[in-house]
Amino acid sequence: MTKRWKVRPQNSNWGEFGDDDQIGRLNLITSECRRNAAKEVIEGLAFCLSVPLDLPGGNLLVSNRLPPTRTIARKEGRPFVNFPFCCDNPDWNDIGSDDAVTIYTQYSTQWDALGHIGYEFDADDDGVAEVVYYNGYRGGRDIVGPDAEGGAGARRLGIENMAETCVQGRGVMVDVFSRFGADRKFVGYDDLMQIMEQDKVVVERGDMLCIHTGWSTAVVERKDNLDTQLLHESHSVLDGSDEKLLRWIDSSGVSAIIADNFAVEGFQTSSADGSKRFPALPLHRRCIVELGIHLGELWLLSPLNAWLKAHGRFRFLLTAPPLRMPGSFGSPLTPVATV
Ligand code: UVW
Repeated sequence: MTKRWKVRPQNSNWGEFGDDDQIGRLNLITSECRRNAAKEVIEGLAFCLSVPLDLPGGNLLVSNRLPPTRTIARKEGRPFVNFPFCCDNPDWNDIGSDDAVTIYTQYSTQWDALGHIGYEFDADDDGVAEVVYYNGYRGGRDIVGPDAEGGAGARRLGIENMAETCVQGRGVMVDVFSRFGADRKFVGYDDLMQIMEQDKVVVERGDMLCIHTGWSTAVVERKDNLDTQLLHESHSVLDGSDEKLLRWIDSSGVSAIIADNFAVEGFQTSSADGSKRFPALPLHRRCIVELGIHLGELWLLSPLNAWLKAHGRFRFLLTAPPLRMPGSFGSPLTPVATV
């Protein structure tokens, strides 16, 4: 056990799941939660919750995140496509194809690892701020760049920690799209509570909260004709500057938050009169750094949402492990909902 901070951020839970904890609020998905989630499987229908992983296409959404590229493996100087397994044995007429894909882990349907976001904070109380991550892990020691011995990555808080929990539990859908449609709307606590009350949605400790905005469905539909208006200025985003919303996220006991938009929340600027200043992504800060709540982004929620609505339901079994890729800051995935 290593105590790595003297002072923790005001709204954080650092230490509460153990001084060396690396999975945060996934600790709340207990075996009882999984049993309750399994009770949601009534019809035996499954829904794919990822968009095709080469979407949104191009790099209009984030300039440093590029679409996946495929390389064909080679053997004996030839591309390994329709390749005979063995040339000596006449009975072995099996054929194989192998490829390699370079994928930016945050490009498409993905989880953010707890090592993805940090900020500067004076955790050792010496008057100088350090780069800190969830539970006081440090930039430069636990999250390291390409000059580090052994290479860049998350020595702590990498996505493999999430994968090892299997990420299976109960999902709860909140349909923000049906209220606000395709207009850009910063959804705060009051909006969310109204929708949940109207739709009789209840969130319990350990649930994974899914926010349906309709954004990824529009992206899939317009994939050959995307523009920055659709990508950056349409559909709902959570309002991370709403402290009431952030406090509710904490007290609700949600184990993870997922949205079918780019970043769950919208980017913040200071208020028009300059009287209030915010970090760029305050919900990321509260969730990922302070509370250890993983964020799922760019998921595809519309087909599941439509089915749930048509059947008067809002809960489902969610199975959503990321890749068990040691040291990664995030991971693509193909989550599955079963109802
Ligand atoms: C950024 O890192 C900008 O966003 P996200 O965590 O939503 O991928």
